Amino acid sequence: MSAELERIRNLIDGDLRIPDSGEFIKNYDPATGQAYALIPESGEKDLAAAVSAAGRAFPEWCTTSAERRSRFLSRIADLIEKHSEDLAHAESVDTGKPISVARTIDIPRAQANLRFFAGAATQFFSESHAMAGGAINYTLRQPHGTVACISPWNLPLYLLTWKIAPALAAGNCVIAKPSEITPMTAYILSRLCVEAGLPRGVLNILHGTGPGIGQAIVSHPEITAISFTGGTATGKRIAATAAPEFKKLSLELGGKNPNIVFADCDWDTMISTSVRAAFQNQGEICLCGSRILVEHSVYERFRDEFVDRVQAITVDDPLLEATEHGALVSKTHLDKVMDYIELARDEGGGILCGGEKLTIAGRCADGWFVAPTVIENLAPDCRTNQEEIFGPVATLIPFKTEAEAIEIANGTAYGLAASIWSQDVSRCHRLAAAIESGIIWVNTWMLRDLRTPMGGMKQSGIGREGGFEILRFFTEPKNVCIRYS
Ligand code: TXE
Repeated sequence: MSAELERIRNLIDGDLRIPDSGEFIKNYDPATGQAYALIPESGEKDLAAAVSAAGRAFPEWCTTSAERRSRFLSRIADLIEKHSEDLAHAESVDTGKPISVARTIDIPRAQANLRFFAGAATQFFSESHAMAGGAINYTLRQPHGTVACISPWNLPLYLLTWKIAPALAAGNCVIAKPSEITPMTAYILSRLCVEAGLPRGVLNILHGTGPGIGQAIVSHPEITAISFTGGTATGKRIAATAAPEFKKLSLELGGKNPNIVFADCDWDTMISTSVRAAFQNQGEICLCGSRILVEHSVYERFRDEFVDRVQAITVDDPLLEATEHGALVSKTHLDKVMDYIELARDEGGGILCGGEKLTIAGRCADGWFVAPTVIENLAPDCRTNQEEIFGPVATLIPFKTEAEAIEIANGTAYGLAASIWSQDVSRCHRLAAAIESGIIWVNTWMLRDLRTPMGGMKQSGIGREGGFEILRFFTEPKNVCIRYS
């Protein structure tokens, strides 16, 4: 039976290769619960080949003009655009997300990432500092060499390209590792990079498990910078591996983001956006507003309208056009989400809607579906309100004063994103300054300008992606001081 499954291959030195071990692991379609492809179980020999190919490619890639690097990125973006429907279909099958989400969010954004950094490559600059007495400093920003880009399963092509585009734009060669749970669009990207004529060895994509090839990549002595997005526990492990070698780290980790609703907000926009913020992509986005803080005077109105809207979300086969909510990405993840719902019950939470697995009739009967779930009556400091669930589960927490809202918002180990809903401009500015979070949205959610810094405070990570921030991360600044008098 395995012989019928499509075999994904690694991209090494410009060639699509099976792993040296010949070993593969199964790749599942979450909507059906069936294996449909095979993923290379890459190992040390594959990594050695990729690192040596990157090393051979680096001298030319780092000295080639920014315009030429930019042209390669634009060419890959053009190919993503040309194949966008196939990519959206593949992303939906691989992740369980609705095809409409893959079509309108994942694939357009992957293309935008490449176009954005194609432009940024030609606009990046460095500083100079003139000194009294006849001396000048300038900052040389040079690429590191071979860098690692490790990405998660929730927005597979979107987050992979968000890392490799700036790494390549800055003149690095890349060893990328997509999530073993969702490898398919990275494989399609490999083929598009070959078609685009990207020089051999500049980008290498290795598939396999996190503890296996992932750990080998972050431990490799020739890889001196690592950009990672994923769970906080994995981020800690990577940081512990990287620290003794002083590798440069950019970590975009988990969140437990507050969505704060004041009575004076624009109600209609707030309520529809709050539903999207909690449940888009089955709640599997690190920026999702999963803790909804509501001013007590409007709490009951909010609860009733919110639950009505959540119950109206169409949960169905991800490949149907009308589906708004698909399957969870894996059986392991479904079990984790269900354990958290059980925990919420144990902690005294009242389930207002959802709270159970769903069976979708037809081809998705064995798929991994969970009903969008809303819970109230939980203390802000209980585990359900403290730990990242990363699924279709939102909790409602009433508050009385602005100070209390700030205290609850800041009362977790995370600090990734927050939304504030109010028409009081002064209050919005006060909260934006007081909330410990890398991103603050006022009267919106997920509105992204790719030039802005993206990342978290506290256990949500280290460093920032986006714009020139990530180009700075992917380069080593060198101070050159010249005395001329
Ligand atoms: O992610 P992992 P998992 C959260 C979410 C989820 C939890 C665990 O709460 O339930 O993390 O998810 C690679 N060295 N987020 O286990 O393990 C791995 O192969 C090097 C939040 O699926 O963090 C994959 O490519 N690499 C989130 C990537 O790390 C390693 C997105 C992410 O996987 C590795 C996803 C190792 N030792 C999950 N171990 C977000 N913040 O966006 C794993 N990997």
